[in-house]
Amino acid sequence: MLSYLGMPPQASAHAGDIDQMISLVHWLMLVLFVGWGVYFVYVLFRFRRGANPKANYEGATGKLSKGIEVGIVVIEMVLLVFYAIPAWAKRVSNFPTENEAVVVRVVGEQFAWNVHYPGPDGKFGRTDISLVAADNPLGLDRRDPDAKDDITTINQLNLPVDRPILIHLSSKDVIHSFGLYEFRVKQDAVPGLSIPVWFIPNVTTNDMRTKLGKPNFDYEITCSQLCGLGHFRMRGFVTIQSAADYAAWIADQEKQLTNP
Ligand SMILES: [Cu+2]
Repeated sequence: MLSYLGMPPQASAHAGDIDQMISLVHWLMLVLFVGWGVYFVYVLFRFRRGANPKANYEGATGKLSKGIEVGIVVIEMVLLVFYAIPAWAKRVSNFPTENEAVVVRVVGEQFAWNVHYPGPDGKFGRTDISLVAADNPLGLDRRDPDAKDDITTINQLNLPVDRPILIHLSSKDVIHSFGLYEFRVKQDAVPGLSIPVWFIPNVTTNDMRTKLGKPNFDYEITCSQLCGLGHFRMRGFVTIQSAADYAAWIADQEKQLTNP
């Protein structure tokens, strides 16, 4: 069913749960759609004017219609109670701690994603709205000792594979939506709020390229909330790397900070 639905490839630990839910809901909808469609055509024919000059004021009285209604309600409750609620509970109750996760801040703005890594010290430097400038979109205060090793990027998120990723999501202007389709992550970015979102990427960008046979494939960050005229170009990239490659990338970024 999934391939018929045209779902993006799965690249996170919880993607299977989400897809199973989506698939079950689509099966149910397919059955209902076909059932209602057939019934509609039947009714058009059965109750045509020629055969029924006078309307029946009582409507359906058989047991079948009641039975079908109850059956659909039961199926929907099973989907809700045994699939949707447990899948969601896992998302909200299993948050990784700051110690075990790779922690990153992502701040949306019209029309870009600003990424802020705490650097080797693990502490995010101070940011101040008065320092926001074209070359410092996050308003990071480099005089703050915690900020000295902080790495910032625009529209590029590098992350290690098989580690919990904890993102603190925010926005500078309007409501954006942080959408990572292959990781089955979507969360609104709301000005004035810092919203945590987490996932465990489990396929590196390189492995996914091989798997799909597309050497230019990249995971994308899409803004999934119409946020202004430039919404269409509010797009970033996620590169999932092996632990060694990620460490090398961090080291390289740090080098650029000390001698730019
Ligand atoms: Cu946006």
